[in-house]
Amino acid sequence: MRAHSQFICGRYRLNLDRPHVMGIVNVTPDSFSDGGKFSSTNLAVAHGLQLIAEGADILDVGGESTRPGATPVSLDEELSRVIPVIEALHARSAVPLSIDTYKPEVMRAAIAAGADIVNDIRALQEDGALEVVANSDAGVCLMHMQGTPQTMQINPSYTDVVEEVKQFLTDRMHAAIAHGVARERIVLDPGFGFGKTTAHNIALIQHLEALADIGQPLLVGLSRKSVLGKIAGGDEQQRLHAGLAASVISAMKGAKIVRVHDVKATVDALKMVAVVMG
Ligand code: 7PM
Repeated sequence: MRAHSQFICGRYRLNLDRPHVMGIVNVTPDSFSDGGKFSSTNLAVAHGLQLIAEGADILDVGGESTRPGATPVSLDEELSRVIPVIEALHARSAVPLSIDTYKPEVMRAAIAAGADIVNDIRALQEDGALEVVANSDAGVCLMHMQGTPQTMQINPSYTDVVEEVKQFLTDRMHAAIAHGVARERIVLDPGFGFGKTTAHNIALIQHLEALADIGQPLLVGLSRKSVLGKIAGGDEQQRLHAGLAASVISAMKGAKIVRVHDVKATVDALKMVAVVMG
């Protein structure tokens, strides 16, 4: 067993002895007809700064192209959404910034603008993505997904979901290492809700220890997801309490980073875990 786990990402060395909170910063087009880029950039930056004030350890900036079922966003549109936000947060914050994208061009531009982590729902399978991360000092989150965001929830199917997710993450970790990404720069994520039924998601939470056995820090994203609604009821805005339980359970089963919308509540809940678990 390692004495402690370090996550080396860009300018940062995170000591993952206590669970860390990654706050979600979505950069969405402005709903006002004349809002324009200036307004959506400022809204996202202000939200990111608020999440830092609430105790976020990391910010994850996304331009929505990776959301399941969402209409894909063009490369230029994604760049124009996320790059100004990364630049502004880089200048005004002292927490690692993550870019949520599967496009190598966005990864490269975001790293140049100050991103420390690449959060990739496609686990660097896009042509050129492994090279972009290997030729940088960024950390990377490799996530499991079955299928594509457009079709993955139609009929998710596994013989053994835990074993298959574990094998995929192990293979992608080795691909990254073979390209020159140091082990200390890699975290792994089962990808809750990405080509998984409620039963698959529950099995993955129950057996999170099996994924931790790979030996890399685990990141989990369950915040506001439908599995919470299936178990506890409620629409997206009514899943905070079930989500807090999920973050606590995940942290107690070995997750090192939880990706959430509700930062303050999660920080408080995970302080309990950190103190009680030592
Ligand atoms: C609808 C369903 C909208 C799900 C948005 C989502 C993850 C992620 C997302 C995750 C990592 C959301 C998700 N989920 N990246 N990006 N892990 N690494 O809740 O679980 O934002 S999109």
